[in-house]
Amino acid sequence: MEARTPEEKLQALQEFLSAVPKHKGTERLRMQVTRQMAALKKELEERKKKKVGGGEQFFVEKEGDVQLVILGFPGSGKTSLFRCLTGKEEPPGASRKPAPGILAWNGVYFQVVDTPPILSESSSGKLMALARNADALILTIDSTMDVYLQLDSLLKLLDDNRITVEKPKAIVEIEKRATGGVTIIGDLINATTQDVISLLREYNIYHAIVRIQGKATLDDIEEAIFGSYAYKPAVVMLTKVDLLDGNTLKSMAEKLMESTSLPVHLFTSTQCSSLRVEEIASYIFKELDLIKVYTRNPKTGEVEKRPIVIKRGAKVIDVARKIHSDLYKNFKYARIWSPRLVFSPQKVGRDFQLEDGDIIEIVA
Ligand SMILES: Nc1nc2c(ncn2[C@@H]2O[C@H](COP(=O)(O)OP(=O)(O)OP(=O)(O)O)[C@@H](O)[C@H]2O)c(=O)[nH]1
Ligand SMILES: [Mg+2]
Repeated sequence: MEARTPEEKLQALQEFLSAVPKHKGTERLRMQVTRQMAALKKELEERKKKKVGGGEQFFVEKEGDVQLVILGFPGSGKTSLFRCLTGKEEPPGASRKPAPGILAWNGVYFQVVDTPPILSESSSGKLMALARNADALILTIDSTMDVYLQLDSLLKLLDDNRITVEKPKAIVEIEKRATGGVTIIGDLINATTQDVISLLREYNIYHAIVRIQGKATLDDIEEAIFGSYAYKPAVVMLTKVDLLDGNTLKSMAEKLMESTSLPVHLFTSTQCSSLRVEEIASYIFKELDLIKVYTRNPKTGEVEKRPIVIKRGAKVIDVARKIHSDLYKNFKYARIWSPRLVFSPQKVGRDFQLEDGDIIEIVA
């Protein structure tokens, strides 16, 4: 889990695999490791190939609260959408490298990334790495071309790269910590906390926060240790809708919505106001299970306009940690303002669980 580069990951997996005893009980595990190693090797090979051609900077450093990557086939309207979302001008014509811009929503900063087009399955490695690193995706579908072919191809490509846009029954995140034992936030099925602790111990994980959305089995937790499938919430953007007549568009949109569980939006870049920013942003925010917490300055009583964006289930101490290590180390108590409380402010301890919209003042 600490390995950062593909090279380090490959080496760590190699070492791990040679340490796993070979018997029936470890079969699944060994297969999983072997599969992951194969994927890493492929990634490394592709990278080598690209280097020969003088690799351009492709990776986009995350900034803001949520990174939203636009993906689509050539000329499907990615850059036009990007311009409407961020107000930032990008040079017209075929995009050659990713470009970041900012979309602000309720004080939350979405970093929107325009990308070069998907040209073929074999050349899409870098784009898929970009998608894997993103928090969420927008898939542009050109309404003047075969929309099903585009959507199916995009979804297949993502799936081949172990990226899913369908919300899994359980989403498990394992955050390793230096101390504190194992904390489980969320629900298990057919397993106890002790089972999870034992499982993690098998992988030499002794301190961790295990966050579960939905209900997780032990298998789900084991998958999460390997990070095998990544869930990226996505919206489908049907573009260039000004080029279709009303009835054609209506029946196309209806059929497309029936064929996918993803939200489908209609968009024309001739009118940026056709973008339903509120719906898109709030959907992604909700799917990512994030909340907004507003900090209050104890000296001035002023409430920050820009919220702290944090995972649902976060406690007061998690917010303190996110703001500054000193606030975390010297934490005394916090005061919370919220209409959900019987009275505000309420004085609370480090383990008080926060909700969306809470105002918090930390005293250290
Ligand atoms: N009529 C109309 N034309 C559009 C719309 N969106 C994009 N176009 C045109 O379609 C062409 C491609 O649009 P882009 O936004 O550059 O598409 P892209 O996906 O970024 O293209 P690549 O970077 O080459 O993959 C341009 O000529 C745009 O002017 C739209 O909503 N309506
Ligand atoms: Mg473009």
